[in-house]
Amino acid sequence: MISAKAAICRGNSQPFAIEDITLDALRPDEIRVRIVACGICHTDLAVRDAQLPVPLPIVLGHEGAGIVEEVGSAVSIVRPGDRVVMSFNSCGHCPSCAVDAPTYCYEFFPHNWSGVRADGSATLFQDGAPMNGNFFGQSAFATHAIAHQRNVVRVPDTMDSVPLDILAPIGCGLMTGAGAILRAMKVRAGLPIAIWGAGTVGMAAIMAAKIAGASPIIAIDIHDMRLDLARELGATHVINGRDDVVSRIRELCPTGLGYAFDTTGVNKLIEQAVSLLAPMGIAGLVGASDPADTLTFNESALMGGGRRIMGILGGDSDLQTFLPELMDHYRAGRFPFDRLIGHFEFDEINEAIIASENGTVVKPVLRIAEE
Ligand code: CXF
Ligand code: ZN
Repeated sequence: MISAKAAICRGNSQPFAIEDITLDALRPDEIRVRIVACGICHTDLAVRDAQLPVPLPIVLGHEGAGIVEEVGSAVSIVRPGDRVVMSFNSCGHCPSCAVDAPTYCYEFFPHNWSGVRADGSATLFQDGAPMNGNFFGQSAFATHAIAHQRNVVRVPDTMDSVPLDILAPIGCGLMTGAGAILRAMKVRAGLPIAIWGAGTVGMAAIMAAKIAGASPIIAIDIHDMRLDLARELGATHVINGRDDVVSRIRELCPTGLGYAFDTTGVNKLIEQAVSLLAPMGIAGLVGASDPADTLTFNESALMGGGRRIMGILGGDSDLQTFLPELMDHYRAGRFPFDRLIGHFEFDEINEAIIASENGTVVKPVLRIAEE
């Protein structure tokens, strides 16, 4: 048993509290990581607010980065001392994992959201009793985490000069936005794209759309400060969502959008986005909607023009290939996601959450320990 400190989430009626916990011994495919930094994502807050079927209390955090301390007997991808980033976990043998599409793992829930290992055993304990953990296969709002071969990526040596408190958030919203553009929709150079929502996912999509050579790149958000940043990151045009977005896009792109990318999950906006598609246009959807929501669209326009509506999870990312690819883009200055980050100390976790919720920081990252 290893002692650690972790931020415990007991729901939204009380702040996260940093308390003592212990970590279980490693299984053969597991990796213990000393956490250096961890990003905060809206999914952590959705769990806090009981909007997702994840048990509470729990240690959240799923954008962890750190140094490998110990590996199980079957681990081959990293060694103690390696710098790593972590992302979501997957089973490795279902039909989706078999084609390197682990974001669609048939066993996503038990490996990421059950609070325990997929076999039902606890990874964390408090005062001798099991504490929910293994969130996204990591629970990284802590000084130490148990992760798995399938959700740990070694940071390539080429990134030695980039601190882990910059790289930490690469395995969630950033890969989701960039992967949607580069992997799922495979955006073609020269075609127009509009992106609804300029949070982490939307901003990553804007940077990736620039990499893909899309043109124009139109960003829509209701916060002018975010639109200013969107422009700096690659948007050629920005529209405040309070204006007449549909007319503005029709003016800019009279033949329609090659791609419409929605990060908001707001039905009315998604329906507008679909109505703006050019022939063969793709509407990519990544926003979290009310589970009861349904969409309405015109069948003959969709079918007739070969238009497509695509649900995308995690940017279709395959971690071991896509995260190093994104790191390369960062190093080359094409994916400057550090512009989105605001840093906080571990014991400022509640302040970091407020900054995320009131929109002053796009991507809060907790500094948990020195590298
Ligand atoms: C996830 C959803 C599943 C794949 C990776 C990203 N979102 C987390 O917030
Ligand atoms: Zn996330």
